[in-house]
Amino acid sequence: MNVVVFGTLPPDQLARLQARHQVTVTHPKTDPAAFEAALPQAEGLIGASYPITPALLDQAPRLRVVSSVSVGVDNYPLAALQQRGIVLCHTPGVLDETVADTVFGLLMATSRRMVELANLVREGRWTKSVGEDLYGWDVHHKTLGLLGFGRIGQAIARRAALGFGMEVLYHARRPVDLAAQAPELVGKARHTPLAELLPRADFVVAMLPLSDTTRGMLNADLFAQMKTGSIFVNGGRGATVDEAALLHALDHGPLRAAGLDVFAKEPLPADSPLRTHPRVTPLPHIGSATAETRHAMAALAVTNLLQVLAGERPSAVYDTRQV
Ligand code: 8YV
Repeated sequence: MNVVVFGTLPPDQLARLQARHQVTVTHPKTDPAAFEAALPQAEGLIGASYPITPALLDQAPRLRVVSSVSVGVDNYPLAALQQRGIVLCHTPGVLDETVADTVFGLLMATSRRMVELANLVREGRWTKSVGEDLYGWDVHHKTLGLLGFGRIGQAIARRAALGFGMEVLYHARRPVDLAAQAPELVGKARHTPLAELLPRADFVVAMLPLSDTTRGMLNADLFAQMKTGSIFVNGGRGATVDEAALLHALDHGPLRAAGLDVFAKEPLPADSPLRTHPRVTPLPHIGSATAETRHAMAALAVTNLLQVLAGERPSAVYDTRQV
């Protein structure tokens, strides 16, 4: 069958596809015309980081499966896929621990001012021992407030509660059955209303998927409820945050600092104040970007695609009926 790759797959994973199917590799960000030219024949699409619109689906009448090399599915038109009976696959599970490491790194880096102080050394400004003006703040034994408590949120909670002795509060659509899903967190993570979590948390970490419900959810009202001197970290999706409200909370509100791996627009525009703000640690969306995990994601995405094209149930299908 005809498979169109949008983006780059590791050579061994590309070879798995080529062994079974006719494969066209395209790079729609740099050459959208070649991608669109391949769509009319495509029975399978695999790739990441490119918005697949209903208009693109219209050009792909033979399409049976879209396999994303990501866990997030905000680049895909769920209702249009559902209507056309196209299966959407993604890569949950294989990236949880890696993204949790990145988020914890941001917590540590922001609270202990690691990037700022590394720059002080690099720039030859380390001329005396660090004084009060450059002290950081402890992470251990503080209170962590998690917004979103899926697999990645739970992996962050384990680091916080079991490794750093932190109190963990979380807010999700419904309480998680910890005994069944994360027994090691029983008695260590508590479902908490936002009105209690925000004023109590020393660190608020957003791990929310992007949907119509969560877009812009972190707004001026929520930032205003956060504890004075707290730190905000976003490892989910940038567009869940009103970035103007975040800047206001940093400059005139309760926030001490922010660690951001994701932004409303990526790559971050050159004129974004978040790029140079002295109390923002910005990362270029590296949550899952380790050699091992990106390879595991590609391998799962290829497996998903091969399974659907073989008429089997894929390992990780996304239910496009859910919002
Ligand atoms: C990837 C991600 O950056 O899986 C996701 O949803 O955000 C990241 O792991 C991205 O989608 C590119 O593969």
